[in-house]
Amino acid sequence: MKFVDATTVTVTSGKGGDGLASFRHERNLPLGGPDGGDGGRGGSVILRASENVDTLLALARTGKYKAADGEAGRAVCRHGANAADLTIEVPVGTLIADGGEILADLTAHGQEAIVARGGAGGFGNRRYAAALNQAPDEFTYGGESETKKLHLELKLIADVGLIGFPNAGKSTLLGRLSAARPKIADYPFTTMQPQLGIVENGAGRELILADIPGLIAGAAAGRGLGHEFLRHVERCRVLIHLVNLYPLDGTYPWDNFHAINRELAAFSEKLAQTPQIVVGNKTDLTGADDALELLRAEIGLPVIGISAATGAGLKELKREMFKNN
Ligand SMILES: Nc1nc2c(ncn2[C@@H]2O[C@H](COP(=O)(O)OP(=O)(O)OP(=O)(O)O)[C@@H](O)[C@H]2O)c(=O)[nH]1
Ligand SMILES: [Mg+2]
Repeated sequence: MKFVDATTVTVTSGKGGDGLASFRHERNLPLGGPDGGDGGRGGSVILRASENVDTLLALARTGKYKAADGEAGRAVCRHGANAADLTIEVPVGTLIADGGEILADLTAHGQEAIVARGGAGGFGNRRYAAALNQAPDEFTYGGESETKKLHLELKLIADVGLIGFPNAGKSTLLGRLSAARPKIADYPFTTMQPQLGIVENGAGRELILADIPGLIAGAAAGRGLGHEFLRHVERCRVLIHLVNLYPLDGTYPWDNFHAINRELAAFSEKLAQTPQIVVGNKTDLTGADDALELLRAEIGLPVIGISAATGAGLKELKREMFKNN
């Protein structure tokens, strides 16, 4: 499944600079000819698709974009400076709509769309000089700017998927790592639908984390909520396998770890082969250190200990998440 990231931004192009009406003034030439220059062009607002941008988060934060105005024409026939265009990078796959009209669908790296056109520069009176009109005082104003309220939409594929038993703390972790606010409760199958969050590493990088309903042994045969929703994480580059260090039902964390892996294998070979970051959750509970060591020893893999409740260990987990993304 693809998740949708969407936002609205307001873009305004620059006004064109006005043309100037002026006449040469020199001491020995009291009635000089017209010398008013043209105004400069206003800046346009351009959206450009880039593989270096993953989400619309930065655009949602900024909200408003305005390109600079062109400079007014100047005396001695000097042209006002054209304003630079304002180019905003968006993720590849961004669809741009204005009201109900689709302006562009940027599907390739480097593809651009002009979303607000800068006003043309006005004409200075120098332009109007003619044999029969040697002292024109005509000029034109610069073209108006335009403002558009754009709706941007991006279909996202989650980079990292969260898997584990019900009550492992998957939704709590998603809420900790992102701005998503999923429902959290102490009963199994709290999460009924996949949830999506954007995780930032604090150095300008982002990835999409997907929280899916809990799996149980026999999910492939339809137990619990079944395993259909695993397709939501099938294209993830890495899975966070979240293991509850303190299952209340008396089961062992390592048994649960293997049970989940069997369900992944029953779903698809690809999912079974997806790299996993194994994480032991609820280290805030007494005796956590022992439970974590036991888990490591039993499964023979590195395990990151965290508490989704207190935030302990999340720095290390994030480092691991961003390592291969
Ligand atoms: N002590 C402690 N409790 C936690 C921690 N993380 C989650 N919990 C609690 O564990 C329970 C289950 O948390 P959820 O985040 O809803 O678990 P889930 O894995 O999303 O569960 P399902 O959506 O039902 O699959 C809640 O009562 C949480 O408050 C933790 O680090 N420490
Ligand atoms: Mg949940």
